[in-house]
Amino acid sequence: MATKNLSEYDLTSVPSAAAMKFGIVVAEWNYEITGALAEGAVETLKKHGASEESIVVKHVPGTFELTLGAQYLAEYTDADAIIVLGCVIQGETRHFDFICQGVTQGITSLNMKYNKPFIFGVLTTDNQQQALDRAGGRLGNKGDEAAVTAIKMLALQNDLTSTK
Ligand code: DLZ
Repeated sequence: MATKNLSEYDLTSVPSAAAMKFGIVVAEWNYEITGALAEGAVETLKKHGASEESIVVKHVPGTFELTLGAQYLAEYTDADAIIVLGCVIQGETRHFDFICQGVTQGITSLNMKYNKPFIFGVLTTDNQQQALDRAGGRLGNKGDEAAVTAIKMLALQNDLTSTK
């Protein structure tokens, strides 16, 4: 099965992000990867109209801490949408499973708790090369995809709340 290029999307389908505020939480583990995801996310938000001042970027030690980092941004900033960026690479132990399960459930819970978009930009790969391929490599950048998803979910919320 062909894998989708994460940076390819219909430009015309993305609403303006000019009036939106974003928080981005980046895991420091595998920073060669997650730093590239963050660059992609910030560039994509700006490309669609977000200003530099409307984007707050914070770091946490690892992917497991992304959930609490995202909750902190929800509590202590005025971000409308929050993107979490991490990279978990399969190792010899079961750590991979526990971290992936923890962050997936954590971010899902935050979406429901705050009724705002928390976007899951976490790579879960078998090896470093698969991660590099998806962090600005041959399969695009997961950070770009996460940014576009954040804009679209916020636009959906704005649309529904404005017609209520
Ligand atoms: C401990 C650990 C391991 C083994 N692997 C990763 C990883 O591939 N990616 C990642 O983001 N973090 C990893 N961590 C760190 C955990 O996410 C977490 O920071 C620690 O378990 C401390 O809570």
